[in-house]
Amino acid sequence: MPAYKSIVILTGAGISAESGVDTFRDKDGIWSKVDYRDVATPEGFVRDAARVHDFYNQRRRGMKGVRPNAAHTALARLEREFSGAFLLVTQNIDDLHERAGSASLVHMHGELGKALCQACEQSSPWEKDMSVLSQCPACGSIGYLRPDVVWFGEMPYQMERIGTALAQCDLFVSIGTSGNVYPAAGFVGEARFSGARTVELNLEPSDGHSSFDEAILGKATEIVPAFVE
Ligand code: BV8
Repeated sequence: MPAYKSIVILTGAGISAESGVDTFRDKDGIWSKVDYRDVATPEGFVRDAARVHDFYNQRRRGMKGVRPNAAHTALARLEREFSGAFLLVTQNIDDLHERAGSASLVHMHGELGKALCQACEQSSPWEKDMSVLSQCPACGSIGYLRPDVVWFGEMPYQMERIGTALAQCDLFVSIGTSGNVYPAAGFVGEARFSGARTVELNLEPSDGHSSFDEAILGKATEIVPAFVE
């Protein structure tokens, strides 16, 4: 890989697909089975919190027995071996990047393994099923917990840190995302504005493919390790 000074990587559901985690917009994807307005919006949570808890409980249970794949591992190796600035921004709420060893990591859409208390605003680790009767581990309140994930209409996490990294990067790589959801889908434009080389690694061209200097198509477990070499 040429001598870059600063790399930003964006990942989406496609990087976890070969680990057995469902994507959203592929055939049989999550949004083909449930309406995002019912389970991934604040309005949906107010309307029927039990339904939203069930949706995330099922996905949290589904993470048992799921392992990082060669693409997650290759990104962790790149972070270790690269001497410049490195930031991995993921839209995913699974913990496969951490389990593969990534450390300079931002979960811009939150984390399935965390609970957010609407009473004390603390985020706590959460591995079991959650319900409207769950108690906040930080303040003890009952009935105020929600999954610590970013729903549609909510501000993603650490946007300032991400914006600073995009303004300084000379390589931006987008992996396994359909480029549907903003503000993540706009990151390639910010990187281009900074003069970065922009590369898309995906199974098929994303909605934003024309914004990238280069596209490498294929399965993440094959094209990501090859790209990192
Ligand atoms: C916000 C919750 C404002 C967590 C999710 C117009 C312009 C700008 C914005 C908007 C707009 N219209 C509406 C909006 C707002 C909206 C939005 O972008 N809507 C879209 C649909 C148009 N965005 C928001 O609401 C965001 N917030 O804008 O806030 C604001 C400002 C100030 C103050 C307050 C608020 C919040 C967005 C976050 C929503 N939360 N999920 C969860 O349950 O997971 S979104 C959901 O989509 C997931 O988080 C997911 O990460 C994200 C993106 O999906 P992908 O990761 O790309 O997955 P997808 O299935 O789509 O694609 C997979 C890709 O992988 C495919 O391309 C496939 O080919 C590829 N693939 C598959 N297998 C493989 C593979 N590639 C390689 N190898 C393989 N094996």
